[in-house]
Amino acid sequence: RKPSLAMVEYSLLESATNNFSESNILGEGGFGFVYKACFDGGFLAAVKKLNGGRQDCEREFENEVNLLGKIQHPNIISLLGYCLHGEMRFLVYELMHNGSLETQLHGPSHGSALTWHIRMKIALDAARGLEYLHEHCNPPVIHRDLKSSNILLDSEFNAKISDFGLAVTGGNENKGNIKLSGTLGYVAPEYLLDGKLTEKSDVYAFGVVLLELLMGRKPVEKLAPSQCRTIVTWAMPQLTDRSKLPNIVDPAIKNTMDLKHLYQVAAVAVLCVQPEPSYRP
Ligand code: ACK
Repeated sequence: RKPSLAMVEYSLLESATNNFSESNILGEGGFGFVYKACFDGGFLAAVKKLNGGRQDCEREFENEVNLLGKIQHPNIISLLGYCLHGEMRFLVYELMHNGSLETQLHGPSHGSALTWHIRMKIALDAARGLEYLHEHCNPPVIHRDLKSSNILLDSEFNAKISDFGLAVTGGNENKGNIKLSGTLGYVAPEYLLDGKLTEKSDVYAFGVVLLELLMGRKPVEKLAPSQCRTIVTWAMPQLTDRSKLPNIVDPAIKNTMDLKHLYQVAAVAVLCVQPEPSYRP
């Protein structure tokens, strides 16, 4: 059982981050900055400062506290505490020394630290985290924004899924009653085209992450819905025959997720990133 979340005093955050100094900034996301914090006794953490006043800031904050605050799993980032100060909202997480998978893959080091063994392990870790959200949370949690920048790596390159600001419990088998959100390039075609949201939307995004890991390429961001429809229409009949699919997924991963869906999303994602011909299913 997860220990209860700590409500952290603003003054403690100020001193742990050197008054939110620039030198403590770990990175920036759409929500605001993330700072490295050193608390009394040398305990290190990461503090996310949400841009206050934004319409969706409060929802993001509540989502993280209410959903992530109850989850404890080795492949899901640990939320340790939170702080409210006027309009400002802060979330305190375990520190992930190697930052995001996106920075590792596409940043200055171009993935040089990521051996094939590590990449496979990252894929497996992310699959385990996702499986936990979908199969073991009650009700199931759909992350809705899985992408390489939301997969964080600790000092030993263990991967953990982060950023639950857009997560929802339960999907919508019928179209359209949840606002379309996520990141283009990772959004599942049926969600983008018809607004149908299920756990499989996350599995599609996971397929795109697999391709980033395998090919070191960023997903195509500006895939127009019409292109998307063409690709999916072309791909789906072929996907029923597994022998035509690329043999790119570690056997260990096959056992942790629904293989049929995993292969389907990976194969559609292969098409979406327009890879080398040899990878085409
Ligand atoms: O790739 P990065 O260095 O790792 O840049 C992003 C940035 O903040 C925006 O998400 C970094 N970041 C986010 N959460 C954490 C964390 N818990 N530990 C370390 N870095 C983090 C992320």
